[in-house]
Amino acid sequence: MLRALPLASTTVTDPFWAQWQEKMATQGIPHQWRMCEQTGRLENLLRCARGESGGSVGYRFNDSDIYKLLEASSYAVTVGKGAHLKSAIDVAIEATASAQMPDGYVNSHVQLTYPQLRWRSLNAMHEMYCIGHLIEAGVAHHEATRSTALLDVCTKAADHVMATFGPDTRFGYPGHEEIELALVRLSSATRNRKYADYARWLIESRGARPSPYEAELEDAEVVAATPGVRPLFVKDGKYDGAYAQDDLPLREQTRAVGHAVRAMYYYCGALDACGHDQRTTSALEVIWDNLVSKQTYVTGGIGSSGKNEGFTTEYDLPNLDAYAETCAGIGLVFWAWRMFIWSGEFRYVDVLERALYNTVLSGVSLDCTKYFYDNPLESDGQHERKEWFSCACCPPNIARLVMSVGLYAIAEDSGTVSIALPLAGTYQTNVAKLTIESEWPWSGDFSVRVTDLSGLQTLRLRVPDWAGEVTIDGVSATPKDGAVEVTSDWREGEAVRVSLPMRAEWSVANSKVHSCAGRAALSRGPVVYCLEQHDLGALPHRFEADMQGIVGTHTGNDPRNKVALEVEGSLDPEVTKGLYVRNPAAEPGLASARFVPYFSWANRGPNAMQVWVRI
Ligand code: FUB
Ligand code: ZN
Repeated sequence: MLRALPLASTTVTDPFWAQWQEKMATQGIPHQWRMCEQTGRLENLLRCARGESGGSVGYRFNDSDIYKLLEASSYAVTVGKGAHLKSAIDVAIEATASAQMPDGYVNSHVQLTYPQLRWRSLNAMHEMYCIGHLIEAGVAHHEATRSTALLDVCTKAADHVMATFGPDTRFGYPGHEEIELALVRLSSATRNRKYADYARWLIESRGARPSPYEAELEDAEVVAATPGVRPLFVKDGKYDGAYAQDDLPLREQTRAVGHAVRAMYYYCGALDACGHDQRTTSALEVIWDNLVSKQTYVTGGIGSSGKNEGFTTEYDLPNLDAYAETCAGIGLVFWAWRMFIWSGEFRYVDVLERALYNTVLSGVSLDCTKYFYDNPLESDGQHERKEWFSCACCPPNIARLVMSVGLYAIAEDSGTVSIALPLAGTYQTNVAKLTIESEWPWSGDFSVRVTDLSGLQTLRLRVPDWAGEVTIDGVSATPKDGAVEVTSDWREGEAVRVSLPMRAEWSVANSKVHSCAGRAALSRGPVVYCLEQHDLGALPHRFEADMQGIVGTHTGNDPRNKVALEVEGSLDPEVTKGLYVRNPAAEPGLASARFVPYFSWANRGPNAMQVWVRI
């Protein structure tokens, strides 16, 4: 088990991420606070605070958007980019604290609209889910400011949940997982084991028969208040918990099922709360292997179907209709990081990196004020990022990830420091301060300088799956399990120069993935590329790539969108007259096409796009 660094011990100066953080902190987060105000999310809490009743606005989990935004804003404060967010933070904390009932309960939707349904619909009402996000916000705010204003609200809410459900009281667990991982964070923040123990109980209770949801789904008042939910849980008249990973106890599960965001948060909580339990971790490894080898897009997107916002069958990865919710990609980042911290194995970071630089960043516009909910790998031009959504889980989720990205660079274990993502910046570990200079993800060359030495023995460097080889200080080294170790009698200021080959290369998919037959996807290092109509001047499906035809790179000015790739191929003649043409005379013409990073697509207005192009 490694130790992750606290966010306050990281300073990311990386041009790529510094720019994302700047945009997110100055434009994205203020925009999202305005949206929360304009759409009545804040007002819901304020109305509870005023003791009003009747008619909350929006979805039953709208409070969680405020909490995630509080968390993101707190991270902005921690990394020194959030001074201007202080009043928004204080207003939201005051609203939440005043909305909280004397016994600790807080959920504006239930308080205003359905007070009679309090804790009667665990499967759908999202009460524990919202409290989970509240707890994460409270911990982040406490870490950023040392104030306990929000943390106190959290402990009161958590204590209320624990008084209501438990081994000796009422049996129950959340329909949408999240509170489990949050309780483990609360446990560390308060140094009180009871929250982590309770999280473990929640994790280990899921999958019980009868499920606590079964009776709820027969409660006519609950069903009427949560339209559309019952069919997700009841199939052919029988209870089926797969949608909420409630089909089997976790230790018996073998593949990711159901709603993808729920699944990711569940696995995170399971590792956090039950990481010492070998049967749980074995199950998580099996689920992981199945997920990444059979159910993950080349962009790191997961959860291919909009019907259940989640998983379907193995190899079912449509491109045009891909759901690949931004939150699911973010959840995969969270889970991958935990698997890495638990095991020390860099293969988990390979997946984290793929998701982070592709499906997750696709979820936000370059100016950080528009968002994708689903992240397709192909478009006919119908996809456009939106300023906001009625179900707005994704925008604040990506805000909290961008503002805390420094967490995913480094981890340590006694005298060994592991570099997972070489993001330029400084990192204070227990045994040394590391200063990384890099141009990730555009260049594979980077250096690590060590100062403030107090016990550093080994630097463990990740050799990503896409690199395969590495040179250290100009000498080729042989990676083992995706890692090389540099051990030295470290001297103050000593630097290690690392070089990884970052080649543009094509990938093809398993033949069972119908949507990718006869096609290939282009990537360079961790970045997956796509072809946009804007650059081709024609619909991308008319282009056929020559796989030997990657002819060069084009360097742009934006540090986030620096490298485009030029590819040669051919362009099918355009058919404009009639629907079909017999015995066409025209031949395909030679063409070259500029491919751009997938995450940057649809930033120049809607247009057709393909990740998987014909070969
Ligand atoms: O249910 C809360 C959030 O809204 C989920 O995580 C998303 O998938 C969306 O359904
Ligand atoms: Zn979402």
